[in-house]
Amino acid sequence: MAEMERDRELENAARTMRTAPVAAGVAPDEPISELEPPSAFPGATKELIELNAELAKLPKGGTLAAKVAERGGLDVAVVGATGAVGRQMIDCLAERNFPLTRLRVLGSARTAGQSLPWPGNASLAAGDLTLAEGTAEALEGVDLILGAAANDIAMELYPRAVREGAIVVDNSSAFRLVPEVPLVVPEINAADVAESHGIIANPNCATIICLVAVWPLVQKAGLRSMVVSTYQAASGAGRRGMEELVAQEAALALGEPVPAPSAFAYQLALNLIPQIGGFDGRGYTSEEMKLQNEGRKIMHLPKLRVGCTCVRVPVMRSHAESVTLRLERPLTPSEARELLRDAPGVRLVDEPAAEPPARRYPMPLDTSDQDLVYVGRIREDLAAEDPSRGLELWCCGDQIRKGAASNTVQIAELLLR
Ligand code: 2RA
Repeated sequence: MAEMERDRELENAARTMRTAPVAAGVAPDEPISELEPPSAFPGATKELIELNAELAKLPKGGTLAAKVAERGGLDVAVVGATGAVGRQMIDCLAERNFPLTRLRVLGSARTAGQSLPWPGNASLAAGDLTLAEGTAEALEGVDLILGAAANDIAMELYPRAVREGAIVVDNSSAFRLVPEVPLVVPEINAADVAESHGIIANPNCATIICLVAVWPLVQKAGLRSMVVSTYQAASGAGRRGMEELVAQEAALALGEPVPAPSAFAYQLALNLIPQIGGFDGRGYTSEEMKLQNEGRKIMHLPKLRVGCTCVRVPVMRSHAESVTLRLERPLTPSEARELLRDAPGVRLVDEPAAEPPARRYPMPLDTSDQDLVYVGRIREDLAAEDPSRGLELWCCGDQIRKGAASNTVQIAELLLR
């Protein structure tokens, strides 16, 4: 009987692999079952399974250090350079003084020939960069690709570039759950870059911001499950999302009719939208399942359970998250605060009892346009069966920077070592 059930599970897993969609924003939503064959992973398609097998045959652990030592810098391409994340990647390369011999900026056919400003750094002088169309030819000979384009473009361009010797750090969701592709948050699993065969994935913004905040506590006390509610900024839908929010707010301020939404399904100004991504059969959205699927891979916790609700809020570019942790071992709020005070990538902002203006907790306006995840409101979870192993916290971080561009550039920096 147990064997029949196991066979049925395997059959279902194989069927899921053949049919599960992987188009932009579509969910890799199934939890990893211990009964699934090793090639199975959430969101697996025939194309991704073949890519996984191909990557497994390529050498592991390539770095860019030798090329930098030889030439003083790298030939780098930003794909999707005109979007909010692509532009921020360019600024991060400048700010963080990333060693460059050349910086290629690639976009759509429509933007080819236009220019983007390069602020300059110690290795490459400031100037205007001319956009080229994102094609395989435009990537020939490149050392490093920073991907800020959609899944279909990632699938089309990056496997070939890797075969030709490039390393890719990609911010799309196309490769995140492919087993031979490390999914990295440098503060948590930097060592996983050594497992790469040429593609490294950058996690989803809401995942990065949540995990940077909880990882120091997880290291100390273990983690069974999390309940997360996100408050996600308009920037998660790119420049269009931010422009739409500004236009709606301006119309409201002037008493004019609010322009119809296009980046979001409904008006965002003065509203909350409890849907990010498409729904699965259980009523969860693709965005919500990312917390569990990506969290398992990054923290190496294959049985982690995450219940999540993602909400779009009328905020410009910082995501906020309310997190309930069910820990393996007891941890008090004051121990948690001490752990977070010195944690990499974190700023502890937890003075709820002080009188204003000294009263402080993380808020989106304070966390925008910088790279730290602010954490506060740390307290015992009164609903936990064992409150000594339950904690509540609130975190907030810039979606475009730490949630996407800065994390991608930090991953690239790991390859310089
Ligand atoms: C969002 N997760 O906030 C997306 C962006 N990666 O919609």
